[in-house]
Amino acid sequence: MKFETKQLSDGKLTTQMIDQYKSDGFLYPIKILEIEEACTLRKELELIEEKYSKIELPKPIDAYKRGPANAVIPLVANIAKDDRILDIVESIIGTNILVWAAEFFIKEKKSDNIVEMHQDLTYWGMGETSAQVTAWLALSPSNKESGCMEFVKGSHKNKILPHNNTYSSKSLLSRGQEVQVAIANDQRILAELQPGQMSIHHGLMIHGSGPNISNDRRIGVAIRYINPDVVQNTSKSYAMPVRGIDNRGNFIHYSAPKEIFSNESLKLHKEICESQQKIFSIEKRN
Ligand SMILES: O=C(O)CCC(=O)C(=O)O
Repeated sequence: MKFETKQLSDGKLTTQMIDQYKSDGFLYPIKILEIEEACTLRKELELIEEKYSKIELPKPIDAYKRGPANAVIPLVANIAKDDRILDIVESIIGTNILVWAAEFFIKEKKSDNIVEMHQDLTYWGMGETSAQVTAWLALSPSNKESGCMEFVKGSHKNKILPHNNTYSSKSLLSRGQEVQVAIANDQRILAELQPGQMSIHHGLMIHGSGPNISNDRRIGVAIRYINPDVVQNTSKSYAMPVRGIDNRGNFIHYSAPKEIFSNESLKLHKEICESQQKIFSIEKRN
């Protein structure tokens, strides 16, 4: 199904679009950047990949592209702080905004990598909140061929559903988390995006994506936004404030890195990953 590009009102979602998000649990395509700007960001990423495949870091470069990449890579932090994205996010979760994590989801050309159908909030220790939204920005064409995201309309109205861990080597998720619900093909809405376009989805939305059979990489940046009312119910975690104020004190604040992979940011990245891992393992046992 093809959706028309959303016509924003002064860079913001209209009331009708907000209602559609509330009813469907996702919204796309939202044009954020011109194609040229998206291609420039992609080039910057690819220069980083090339340079740091030859320079030793505590972990392989791929590990830093996932999880809280915004803590170590200024490029990712700058995307997460972009006012054009925050203006959209503000309509959904309010004026006070934190980034819980921002990461790349990359499928190499002709790769069988997939993302099993899942709900994000299953393992994040935030309960079933609507004060969390993910923005997914395409830096290359994301379509049926390249394995774009697929959404199940209205599925965010469920509670957190039981999930299995497939531990499949094809999965881009840490444990191959998969919701234990059969999803027919005609229930899957393919969120096709051009470079520079974005989708947003609710944390309880059932979503995933198929393999990339195209001749290009499929590159997306997924940014997990929360408002300060969110409570990490398992252990206190970290977040990067990007708009408004946080007088709730539920998260340890950190700033965007000034330099790529500085010693200070690598130490912080390790701490954030350890804290998030603790949350994932507690949630898994429950
Ligand atoms: O990039 C994908 O295919 C899936 C991303 C995803 O699951 C997410 O952003 O929550």
